[in-house]
Amino acid sequence: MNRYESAKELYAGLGVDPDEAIRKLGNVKISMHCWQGDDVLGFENAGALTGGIAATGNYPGRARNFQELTSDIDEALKLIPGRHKLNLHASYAVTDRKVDRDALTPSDFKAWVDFAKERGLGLDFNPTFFSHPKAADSLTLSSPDPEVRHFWVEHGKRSREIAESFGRELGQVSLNNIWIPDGYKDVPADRLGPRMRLKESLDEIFSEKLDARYLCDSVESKVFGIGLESYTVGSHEFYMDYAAKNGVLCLLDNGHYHPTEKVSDKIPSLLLFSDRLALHVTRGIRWDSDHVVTFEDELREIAKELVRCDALDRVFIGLDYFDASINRVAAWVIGMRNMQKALLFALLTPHAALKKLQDEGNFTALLAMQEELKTYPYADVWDRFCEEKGVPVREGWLREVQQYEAEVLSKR
Ligand code: RNT
Ligand code: ZN
Repeated sequence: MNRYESAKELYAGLGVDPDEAIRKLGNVKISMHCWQGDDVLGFENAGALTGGIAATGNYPGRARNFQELTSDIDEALKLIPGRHKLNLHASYAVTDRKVDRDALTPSDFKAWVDFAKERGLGLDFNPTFFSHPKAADSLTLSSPDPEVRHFWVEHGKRSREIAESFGRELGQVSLNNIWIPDGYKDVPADRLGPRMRLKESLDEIFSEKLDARYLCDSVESKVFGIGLESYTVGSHEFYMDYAAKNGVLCLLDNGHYHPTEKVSDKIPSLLLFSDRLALHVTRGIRWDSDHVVTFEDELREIAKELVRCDALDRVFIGLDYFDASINRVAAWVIGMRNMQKALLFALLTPHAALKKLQDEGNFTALLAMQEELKTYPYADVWDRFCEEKGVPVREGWLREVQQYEAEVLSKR
């Protein structure tokens, strides 16, 4: 009997069907963030990354243009099972005209749409409210300067139009996620004013009615940024209320909360009040450090909530990290595969039986079972999934990345 068959037998004892888990996992698209490939620098030659976020490390081989970035993305996608989405930022427009962010149009992303079409990928989008002269003081949609605020409102509008065009072109809904860096380093004198201005700016951005079949809007909160430690305009409470009142999605980035606060615990609460949910999956070490996503407890807990809330077809899962200290293609592959592995682990969990133990108050058996499940042979099911999808099994992918590094990345 091969490993998969014997794994199936063990899981059958729990009432779990690995074939079914594999089938369901095959339907989950994860949005791979283009910005891991070039340390969030984009194609505008804007210079340093700003906005209170940071990519650290200087591993050689960073993609410097569309051709290099898409070549690296292709390499990563060859090693990731299934068909997914790509997540773009406005700063990755491919254009030879001089165009500022308030004037971007869908045509500035045609190269990406062609790229996605050829590969059967979906596209998601993010306006870029950082790394720009008009965001030098990290005030954009909440700026007290009406001209600055207007510029960024226009950028927000253009971004929604671009995302809608992605959805239309690719026949699948595109998420347009708004994250702004706005905040203050030191204790502010006015906390309400900036939030009133942000609210007004968002109202303006969302006032244009676009096609919901192609566009979904989300807003992403945060607790603090580097150099913006004392106050964040777009806090969790601000956006959670804004989202609930305005029919947009509240995007949860698991690096954006106090360290003992868990996004896994927020998922069911949000799903009770909204049919859809958006996530940025990341890994914070001591702060919102955006380390590569690993197969750790909170990742598995997030995946479990998505599965047991029956939300796999209602969630936008995007990755959001940027590590410049290791091979960037490997960083993508590791994070994407781990997200999928965590979902598979969750799909192989006998949720109904565990819930029953909880409701019966049998916490001894519940703890015992949760621990025993950790050594069930989910890896054999994962290997089968990779085989079926025609990608390298286990660390086989690493050799390919090493070869790509020798042949391509090291020559940059
Ligand atoms: C920053 C947010 C935001 C960015 C990306 C690049 O803290 O997480 O999502 O990381 O948009
Ligand atoms: Zn994020």
